[in-house]
Parts: sequence; structure tokens; C-alpha cells
Amino acid sequence: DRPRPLVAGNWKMNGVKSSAKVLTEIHAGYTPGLKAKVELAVCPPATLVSLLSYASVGSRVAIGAQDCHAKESGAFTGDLSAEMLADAGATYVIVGHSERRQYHKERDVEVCAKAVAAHRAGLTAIVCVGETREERESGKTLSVVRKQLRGSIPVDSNSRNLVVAYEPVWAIGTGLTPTVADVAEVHALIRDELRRLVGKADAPKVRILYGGSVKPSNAAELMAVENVNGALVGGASLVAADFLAIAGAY
Ligand code: G2H
Repeated sequence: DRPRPLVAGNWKMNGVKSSAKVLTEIHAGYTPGLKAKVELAVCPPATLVSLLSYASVGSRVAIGAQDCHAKESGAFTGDLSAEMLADAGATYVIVGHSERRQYHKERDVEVCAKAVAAHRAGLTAIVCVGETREERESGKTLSVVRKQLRGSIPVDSNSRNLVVAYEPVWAIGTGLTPTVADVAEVHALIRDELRRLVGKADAPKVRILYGGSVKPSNAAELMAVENVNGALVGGASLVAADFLAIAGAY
């Protein structure tokens, strides 16, 4: 009884209003057969969340945001709360993506607060973890990922409001992917940690996504790995045909 897989597109800082046509193409290719197998989500830049949410009504493609602030409102110039994103139509929000950890110095404690905010607003948090190249080369992958999980996943998490994404930092946008055995090892660790974090009964139902240079050519082998319950797709999610091909790898 594997959970229903989720393939989520992370558009990062790409997309303007005319990019809604990518979503229209995704809708067109999201056939009843594919719908039965895989859930789809698209996480555009925040400027497009509202537009794409309206465009998605009735399509069953979920819309997500890429980050949120921990607070509900206040004097935080330039920030967006989880409540605002929910109001705009988001049902998912990515938190702790490695680009946020790297460029905005987000630590586990902030990522956890953002996931708490997501839950408060009724959003499902996609909590990202993953090791750097140096950490992998020095054999620290499992301890780094374990620490990130313990620090970033709030206690109120469950299989409905939490998705975990494993994204090895060295595989993001580089075209490099870990071996199937490496992915299996980390995903097994994440499943094990989830038993502690959300309980033994609910842990098997939490979706654990793989992310980092997922493309149509490698999707099938990655998605076949035990404890891989979907993908977080960056670059390849900007092209509807590629995104659909990845989803179709299930
Ligand atoms: C990892 C991934 C999506 P890409 O960041 O989150 O991006 O598929 O471009 O490596």
C-alpha cells in the first residue's frame, strides 16, 4: 500500500503570465489514466499562484508556492505568509529548498517554523532536505539528512500535511543524479525517521519525493526505487511534455 505518488514542478524564478499556457498543456495531458496513478502539482513564482489557481479549477492539478514566512502578517516587507498563499489558491508550499538554505541562509529552525506556518494555514508543506557534495564525499550524507529531518519537520506533521523531498544539493540543476542504490539508502533513512516523527501507522503514507535533475530519461528508474513516492522537478517542469513524461513514468 504505497501512497499515491506526487509529481511536483518547481518553476523556481521562472514564468510570467504567458507561462499559463504551460499549465494549459499540462491540463490537456493529464488524462484520466494518469490522474488515477499520479497527483500533479505546479509551484510557480508567487506572482502566478493566483492566476494559475484560477486556471486550474476543475483540473485537479494542485498549485503550490515555493516559500512562505513563518508569521501570519506584520511588518515584514517583501514577505508572504502561508495564509496569503492559501488565500491565493495554493494548497502546497515548498519549504527549506536548498536554494533558500544557501542564498537566504535558512536553517532547520526557520524551515520548521515555515512548515508550522504552512500547517496553520491549511497547506501541505513540502520539506526539502539533502546533502552537499562535500558532505557526501566525507561520508556524512545520512547524518546530515537525519539532522535536517529532526530539525525541519514540525511535531504536528502527518501524511496529509507533510511531504518530504530528498534533493542532493550536488544533483540540483547539474544533470548529475545519485545512483539508484544511493537514493534507496537515503529514502529508507527518511522513512525510518518518519516513524519517529509522525508515528509508525502514518509513516508509510507520507510521500517522499526525489528531486535533482529528474528528467524523462531517468524518471522511470528513480521512481521505481522503494520509498520514492514521486518527484520534485525543477528545470524539466517548465516544459509540459517533459513534466507529463516524468509523471507518466509511473
Ligand atoms: C531541485 C530540482 C527541483 P532540478 O532543485 O526542486 O531542480 O530538477 O532543475 O535539478
